[in-house]
Amino acid sequence: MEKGGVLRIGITCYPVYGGSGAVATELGIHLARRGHEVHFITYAQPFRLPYFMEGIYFHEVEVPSYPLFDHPPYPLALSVAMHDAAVHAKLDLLHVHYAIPHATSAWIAREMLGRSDFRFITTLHGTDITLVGQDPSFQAITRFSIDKSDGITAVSDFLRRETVEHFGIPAERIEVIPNFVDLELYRRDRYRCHRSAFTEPGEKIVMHVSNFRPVKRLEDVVRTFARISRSVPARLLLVGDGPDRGRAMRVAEEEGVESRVVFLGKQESVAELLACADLLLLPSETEAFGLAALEGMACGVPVVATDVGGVPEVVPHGEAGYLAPVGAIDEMADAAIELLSDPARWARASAAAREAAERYDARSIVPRYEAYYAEVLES
Ligand code: GMT
Repeated sequence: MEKGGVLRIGITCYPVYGGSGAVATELGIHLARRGHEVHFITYAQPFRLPYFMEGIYFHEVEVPSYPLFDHPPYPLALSVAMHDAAVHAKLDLLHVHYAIPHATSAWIAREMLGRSDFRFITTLHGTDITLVGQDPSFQAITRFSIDKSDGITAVSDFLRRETVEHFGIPAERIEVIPNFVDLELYRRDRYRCHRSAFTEPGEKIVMHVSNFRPVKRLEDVVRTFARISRSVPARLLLVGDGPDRGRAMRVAEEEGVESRVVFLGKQESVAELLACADLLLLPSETEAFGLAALEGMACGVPVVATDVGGVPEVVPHGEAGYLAPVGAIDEMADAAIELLSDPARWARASAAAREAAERYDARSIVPRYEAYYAEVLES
């Protein structure tokens, strides 16, 4: 570590579309702005960092193909890239996001370095604990890799409880550091909303942002919207892409709302879009935190979501929006209709949403990571 607490930090994440990659990248950007040297060790340029930024370096993980490799061993190539970055960039520590396989690769890299003083921290984000990590094919290695981490953080109290329950990791080893939002970037008054690009005059904008995986219940998004649009003139803007896109299109046709549903595809920066939305739908099966909800709330967008996982920690029910049981599409639609058809009620929810998001200000959460790095390095 250099004088003044400036660190050389390696960050590994999934660089493609997804909450954990978004959080890891935003964290790297904020850390670099605060004077640290940040080295992303990933297989592609992180999607929220498509430009050059001083203090940020990118180490691409290359996985050579070979006729024997039906499944190229990415975790091994990643371990080597971590090892090499640690040596050449003289990393002080490594911070990996999403347990598998990143924590496993970090453990291998540390073994290769032969330095027990080389620290790595694992941030648990959600499905690494609630879904994928519990699959019998991965359960043992997930537990092992989390246990070998020098520091463990979870993005919500809910996720810490899940990690204790399903992986037997003691609660006191897990630091809860919630996700954060840049309140200057995510704000309603920063952008000119080009409503006419998506809507006819008088129509409301209902939005959903995700990677369209089954856990997001995209079908419920479309069915809830169909019910809303029978009472309130509205369009559904779907931001993102993923395996359930085709199904969502079919459901939109079945519900007769296909002309009101706009698929915007993957977007690098969602702030400008969110700032134009009147309502965000997040009807997930499970959600460790709900970054999209936080980013929407920062833009003054009321959220109608399911009452699952860490969502109640983030979205104050009845104030910044409405939380319903999984699959309760009529209940979610009714709540959305009430909000969208009563301007005074909407304005109160919008203000409450922004206020709730202010608890997750990047300027106060990022220093908690810095403090945790210092604690782990001293341990
Ligand atoms: O499953 C996803 O939607 C993506 C996933 C990820 O790890 O990329 O998101 C998880 O991490 C986000 C950032 O911490 C959280 O906001 C999401 O709630 C969480 N997703 C789930 O738990 C399903």
